[in-house]
Amino acid sequence: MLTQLQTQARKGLRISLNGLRYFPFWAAALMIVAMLYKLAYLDRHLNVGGMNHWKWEVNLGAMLLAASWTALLGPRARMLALVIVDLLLSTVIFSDLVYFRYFKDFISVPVLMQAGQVSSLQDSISSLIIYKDAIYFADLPIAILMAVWVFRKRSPKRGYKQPGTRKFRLSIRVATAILAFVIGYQLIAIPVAEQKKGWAAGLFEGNWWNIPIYNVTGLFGFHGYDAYRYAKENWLGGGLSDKELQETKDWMSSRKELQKQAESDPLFGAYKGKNVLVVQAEAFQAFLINQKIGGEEITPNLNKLIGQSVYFPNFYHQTANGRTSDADFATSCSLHPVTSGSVFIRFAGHDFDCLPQMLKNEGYGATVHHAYDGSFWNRNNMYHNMNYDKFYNIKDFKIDEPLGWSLGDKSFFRQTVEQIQEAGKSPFYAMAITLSSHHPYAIGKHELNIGDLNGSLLGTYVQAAHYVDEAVGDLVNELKQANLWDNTILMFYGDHDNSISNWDDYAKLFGRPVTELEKSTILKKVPFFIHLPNDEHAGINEKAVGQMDTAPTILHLLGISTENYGIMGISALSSTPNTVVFRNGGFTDGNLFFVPSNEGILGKGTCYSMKDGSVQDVAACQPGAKAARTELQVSDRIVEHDLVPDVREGTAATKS
Ligand code: GP9
Ligand code: MN
Repeated sequence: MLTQLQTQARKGLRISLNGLRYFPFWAAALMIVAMLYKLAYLDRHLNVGGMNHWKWEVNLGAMLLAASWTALLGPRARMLALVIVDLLLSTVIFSDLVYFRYFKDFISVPVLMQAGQVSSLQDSISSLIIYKDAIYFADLPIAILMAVWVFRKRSPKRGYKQPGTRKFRLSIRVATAILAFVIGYQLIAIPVAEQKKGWAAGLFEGNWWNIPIYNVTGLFGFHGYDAYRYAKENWLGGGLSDKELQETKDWMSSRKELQKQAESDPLFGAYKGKNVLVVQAEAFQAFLINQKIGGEEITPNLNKLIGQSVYFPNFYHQTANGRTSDADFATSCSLHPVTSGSVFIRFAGHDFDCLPQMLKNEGYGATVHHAYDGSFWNRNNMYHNMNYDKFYNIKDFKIDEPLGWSLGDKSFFRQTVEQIQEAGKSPFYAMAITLSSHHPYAIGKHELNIGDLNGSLLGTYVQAAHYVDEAVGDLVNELKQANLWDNTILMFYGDHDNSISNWDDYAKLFGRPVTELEKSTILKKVPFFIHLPNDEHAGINEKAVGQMDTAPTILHLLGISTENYGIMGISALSSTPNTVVFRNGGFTDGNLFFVPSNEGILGKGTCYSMKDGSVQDVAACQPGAKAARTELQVSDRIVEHDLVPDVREGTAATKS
């Protein structure tokens, strides 16, 4: 009896194994398994709080969708298609990873449209790749070998005949494709719908940040959503409702009330008609100021100049992945950058109230100076729209000091002062954007004794910053020689962080451990000071301010009312309380510093007291976090739906 049973079992097993041999979708199954492994490996590597427990479902769903259509093909075409799908998806994962290491974000469609940037970042890119990344392509040789095997084995010339009738095969293929598609779709749709009922409510409407979207949808789900978002924004209309438009206008009206308070400040108009020179310094962070290394100051010239200026030690950059262009947009046009890509690229044709135009309305000449390709960040178009009289780009500079990406900042400043003089406009507004201290900072300057930091990226960065500091010292002398120093307001700020978060190196530099709060603030703080003629009003102003507040600050000093303009910032010099909102939904008001969770949940995140760095109950930050979301949404509506003309009040500003 037992032997009979055993024989039957063996027979059954043989039949099923034989059946499995004829299961024509093994290659697809193997590819799906390999991709799931890569996605999980990537998720561990990104370390953005970890996707929730749904991650296997959504990733499996995405892979079933990606592979479903290949079921319709014959064995050889299917094999080829799978190799191509594998290669494409592996390249997407790898590119996202490299991009993430620098930008802390994923590649979205708007970012792809600025692909020119990526080739210019070549030096940086090679420093962002590690040998272990080969794992993302490790299955490809096997896939190719399998393809060769299938091609040879299943060749009709070698007498291979597919099993079953043609009709039978077709029905199996169609049924499998439909089944894989439906299951794949549901594996994504159900977890997304579930999460939207809870913490992800409003996430897809708010669009504050791509990381929480990734945490809900997985990497390929994110790319699918991003493509849909782009199509909706650009091709499918998707305008605002009357209610949304009204809410936006109301928010801006109450903001105007706050902005107006600057007009009763004694400094309002105190520098009417003075020239304005703005220096935007590449990746220049606030921790460099007054910091010593090997007994020497990193920035002696800036330290001295800051002592003669109004200095804001609590100034924050507000950029997202539009980096330099975001800083330029936030400071010049006083609105938030967008969460994906750059306003300069996505919305260069929209109407904004930016400093060059606002000052030209008062009779100023306006020029912008940057020694790099004019098309980078779509500057040619955006600066035309901002109505600068002239954009001095790489073509207008003599490369007499080749350094880093192009021209050294020393020569850049010297030629900028010459260009301002040649333009001969009085009064003038000029914006100078530096470049020498760009990632990966290796400009071959080794003047400081950096001791333990030798060989580290932070050490190289510090050396580059020291060079930029010398260039600023030279700039001051050149402005003095050109007789411009005494009638020019000089404003200086850093554009964004340096992308270095190796805290052990910072600890070596500071000679003490870095606190948890500092890990967030260091990367957000950039220096900001305003030098006024005759060193007037020099001192420290502790107010928490951000890049969006710089344009209103200049208008304040020049006595220009903001009431006819569609801008969001508040003058740093006014006593009006201010909250600095970050693109990821974080904020600081000088007392609290809120770091949102990677899931973007309103009730989650870390709420710090800025007084002692202690962690507070997150509830203390909730009202601020909610207000931050509203502010970001208002700004996004204005930027994306071209609403500046609608939110201006009084006489609309006109382009001359
Ligand atoms: C290049 C410069 C660098 O023109 O603005 O841009 P970034 O990479 O810092 O955004
Ligand atoms: Mn930059």
